[in-house]
Amino acid sequence: MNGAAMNGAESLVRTLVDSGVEVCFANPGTSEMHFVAALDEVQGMRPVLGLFEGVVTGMADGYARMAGKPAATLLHLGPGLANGLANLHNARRASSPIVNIVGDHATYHAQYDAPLASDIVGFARPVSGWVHTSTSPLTVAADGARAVQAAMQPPGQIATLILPADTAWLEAGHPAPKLPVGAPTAVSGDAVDAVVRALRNGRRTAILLRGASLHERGLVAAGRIAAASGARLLCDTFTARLQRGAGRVVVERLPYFAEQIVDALAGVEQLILVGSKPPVSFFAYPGKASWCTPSDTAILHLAHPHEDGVQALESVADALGAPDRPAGVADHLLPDMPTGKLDQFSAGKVIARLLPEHAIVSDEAATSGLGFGLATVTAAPHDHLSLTGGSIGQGLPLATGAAVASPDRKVVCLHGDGGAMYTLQALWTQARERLDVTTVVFANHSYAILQIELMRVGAQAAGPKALSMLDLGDPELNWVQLATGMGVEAVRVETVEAFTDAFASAMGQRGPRLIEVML
Ligand SMILES: Cc1ncc(C[n+]2csc(CCOP(=O)(O)OP(=O)(O)O)c2C)c(N)n1
Repeated sequence: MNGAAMNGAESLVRTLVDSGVEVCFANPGTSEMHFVAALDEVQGMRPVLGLFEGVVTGMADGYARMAGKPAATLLHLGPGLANGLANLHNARRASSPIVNIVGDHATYHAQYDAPLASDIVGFARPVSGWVHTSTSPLTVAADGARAVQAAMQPPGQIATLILPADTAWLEAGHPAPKLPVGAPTAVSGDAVDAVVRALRNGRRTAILLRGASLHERGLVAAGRIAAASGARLLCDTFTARLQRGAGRVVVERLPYFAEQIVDALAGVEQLILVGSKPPVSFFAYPGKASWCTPSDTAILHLAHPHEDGVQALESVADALGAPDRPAGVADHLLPDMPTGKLDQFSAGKVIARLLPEHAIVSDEAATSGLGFGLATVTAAPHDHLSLTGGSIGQGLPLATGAAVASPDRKVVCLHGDGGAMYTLQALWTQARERLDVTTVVFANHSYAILQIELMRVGAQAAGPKALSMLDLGDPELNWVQLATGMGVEAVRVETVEAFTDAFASAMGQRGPRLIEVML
């Protein structure tokens, strides 16, 4: 912009950059054009285009999980935001900090109810911890600073700032300074004491970890507690970011189905929650448990989600006089190179053998994920990101955003073919941004999990119409064509040997690749 004057959009972009926001995942429209133009006026903001808003919001989630700070999204009025809601739902469940900038019509235009007018606040509210509509170009910058502060409020949340077009194009004041960011609240001494007493009372105890307590430092503290007390360490079925593999304290992942969770928790007399909630069944099923903790189990909160669970674990470990060396550290052991049939188990072993150190794994493999999970407990250390909100179509964008946040790390995305079809446009962004992501699509040509669920819910004998709703075989998807059509090199494999070659080659090179595993 020439001269000293700056418009609202530029004041906002400058404020975001000054507040530490470096990336804007975007799918803009007319009402966001001044924000788009401001990206060239301001140094320090990397724009990343997504060709569908579900990709944009999923990328912001993946970025936040790895960077530990928000990216901005740029979304086009209510419909753009609404297209992105499902992955904002997943991001909310992951406590990912995200700043949504949603353009709107100019303030004076609202009265005419133009075609794109909608209830943006109504769309935003259920996924956002903070929602605000700017009313003047003079406040946009301050609103932006407050949005970043709100997003960073522990443990992290979604802040949505609605930006009417005239507040973006009219002359503004100056950028707003970065606001202080709240640290997680220290856990009270009483909560620590109560947990220490419980861990000494001889009852069978499990500790359910979530959030930062599943990263290295928290795992070490939890492992020390396990060494001192014999407590089991658990995590949810789907976690935002779990650090696992060789050298890391092993945490038992709770299973997916209700009766399996009930079995896993049988005999637990005390359940200690660290940023987590008591586990419940994903769905209700006739005659099966929803609440999965035994009714006589004592539940103790060591840390609530906004509190410093890692510090609390360390305080407990010290109070117990726990040894420095944690219990349950995984050795570095690789499975033998598999032969025979190509399935999720042989593929999982191949991945375990070839996964580079500190890879990031975005896992939406659905019914094909068990093989990877089993084979990689003792593989090279890696970060595992999963489907926190159960809304499928997250894995590809999540991997893409993680790769933007961590350009020096290999990203591996494991995906069911059904879920991958929701947001496959993420592949195009991977190609355009030259991101180092290898996607493995498990092509079983069905919604396999729903075939299981159909039985479990007790639906009456399913006929051909019902079964056809779960079948993706006609026409058969061709992932090599889909990927290459978006600029991503791809290969279809049908044998263990071919998968091994393809995965080894992908691990040995940089850049986006896709491997279609025919099941
Ligand atoms: C947004 C959304 N829509 C629909 C569903 C219901 N759903 C759960 S799993 C699934 C199919 C997953 O298929 P795929 O990714 O191929 O994995 P598979 O079950 O075959 O292993 C569907 C449609 C969902 N969870 N989220």
